[in-house]
Amino acid sequence: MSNFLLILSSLACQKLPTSNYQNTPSESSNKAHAEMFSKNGSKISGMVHFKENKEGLIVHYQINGFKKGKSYGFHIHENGDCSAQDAKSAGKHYMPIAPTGGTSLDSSQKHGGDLPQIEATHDGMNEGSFIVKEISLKEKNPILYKSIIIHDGPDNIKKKSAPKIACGVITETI
Ligand SMILES: [Cu+2]
Repeated sequence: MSNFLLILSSLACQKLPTSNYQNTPSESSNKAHAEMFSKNGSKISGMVHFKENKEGLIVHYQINGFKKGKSYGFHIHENGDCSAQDAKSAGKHYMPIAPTGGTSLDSSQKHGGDLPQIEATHDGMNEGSFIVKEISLKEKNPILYKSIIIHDGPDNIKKKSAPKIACGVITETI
């Protein structure tokens, strides 16, 4: 029996055309990530991972430096540029659906890039995930190579967003 398997597997190996195999372009990735860097002198840093599936875009965050009980605005911004010390280089909220925007509430008033705000359940490292449907990596309202921002306070539709305290550029995970 083991001899039989050995012959089968060696046949399978011979049939594999190595030249074609090498020329196959690498498969398009359905994953991305953003390393979050401190901005405006904050102590906030971490990682955000994105993965597409049938239900939408899964966003998974691991963020250091939060204060227990505090809420933080969490948005996609339109420029993939975190170079400025205050992260203003990241530009405005990505993809307004309605002119009002500026809220994470699931209503027609929000921007496509308004993710649910993060509510810190304890001091230090906070981790969590959610699924969003209005955006994707490369298809509908693509976010690849845009930035993701954490604000130093909750979303408030009536006020300007709090200062940006972390910024990361969304990069394809190969
Ligand atoms: Cu924002």
